[in-house]
Amino acid sequence: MPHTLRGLYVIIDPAVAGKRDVLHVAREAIAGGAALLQWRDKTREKGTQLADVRALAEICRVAGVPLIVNDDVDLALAAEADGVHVGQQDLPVGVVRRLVPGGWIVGASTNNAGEARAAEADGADYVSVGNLFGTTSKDDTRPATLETLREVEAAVRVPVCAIGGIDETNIAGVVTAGADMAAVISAVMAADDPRAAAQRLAAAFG
Ligand code: TZP
Ligand code: MG
Repeated sequence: MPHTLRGLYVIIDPAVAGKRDVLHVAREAIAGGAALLQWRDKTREKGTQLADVRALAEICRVAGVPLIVNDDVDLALAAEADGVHVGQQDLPVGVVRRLVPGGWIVGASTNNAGEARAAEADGADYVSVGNLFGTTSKDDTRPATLETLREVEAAVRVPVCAIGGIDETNIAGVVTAGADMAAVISAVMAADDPRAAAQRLAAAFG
């Protein structure tokens, strides 16, 4: 059955987790209502990440929540994830699409309607739009606004995921602006109670 690309999208990033157990946060995020999870580790070698990603994939499989791996097709394949998310400087969406099994989710980071249209034409299943509100979780972002989000929604048919500084104060605004998904790192990874945080964020999708 195809996955539903709608709702709260929680990015599991060990660099933002601090001392928290990432797999515990992942379970709590799912219990709180996360519709999708992403694994994102910009610091460790892939071989060192693999055991964690495999464990996360198993947690997601049991819960029926798709797991997307950031950047790396080989890591996603090795961990038997459900998809991969690529940025503008990663392998192109069209190339990734040919490397992954049929039915896999391929997502692409975009910053404007032109990039979103190109990603869709190359076969992306969804596009993300950011950085919307400023973030401390990623250095090299380009700014975007709710107007950018609306332009992207008008430009593509695939689901659109808002990202960048999304928290409990602004998530309703991105849903009202038409976002199909809202991706968060710190709002869940750094929360005192990740389950409660995910619950409050997911509630924005009704
Ligand atoms: N891409 C654009 S902003 C961002 C990424 C990966 C980081 C989002 O993290 P946070 O903590 O939800 O702002
Ligand atoms: Mg990337």
